[in-house]
Amino acid sequence: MTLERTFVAIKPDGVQRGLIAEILGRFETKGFKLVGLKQLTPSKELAEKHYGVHKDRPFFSGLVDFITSGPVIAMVWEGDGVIASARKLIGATKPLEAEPGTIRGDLAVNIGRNVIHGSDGSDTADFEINLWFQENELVDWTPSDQEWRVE
Ligand code: DAT
Ligand code: MG
Repeated sequence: MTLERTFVAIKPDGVQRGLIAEILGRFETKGFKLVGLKQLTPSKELAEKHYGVHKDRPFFSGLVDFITSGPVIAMVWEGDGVIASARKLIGATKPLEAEPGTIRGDLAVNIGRNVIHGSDGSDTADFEINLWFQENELVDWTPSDQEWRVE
């Protein structure tokens, strides 16, 4: 068992479209543990750091403008294999290529409005959790069904 944490964010389109409960619920009903949750409109500085790996891509400035355009729901989810599993729940970057049953496959059509972000590996998960959250904003707790959540 590898207990992991990953960073997930509902982007401004997900918030504006009233999809917070729908999206958050996919992770909760899957059985992962919510250890961090807040709403904020990201600063340009935060957005540029978060998407720094894409800074030379043609879509970078539009991406930063979009992600800073309104409130985002920032979350940290914990669980066995949660980093890869969250990416599966989220689906492919291009929503038209994302499988039905995934969040993007069910809820989005446009790559620039694909409703959700999730860390793509353990290094990015650590980087993004530390970028978006202070240590004292993360809550350690033991779900009453903890023993059912692990192999
Ligand atoms: P993901 O969000 O699946 O990790 P990514 O890291 O490749 O995808 O890109 C980050 C975000 O940038 C993505 O969710 C949407 C946007 N994006 C990626 N490629 C794009 C493109 N070709 N045109 C417009 N936006 C794009
Ligand atoms: Mg990415």
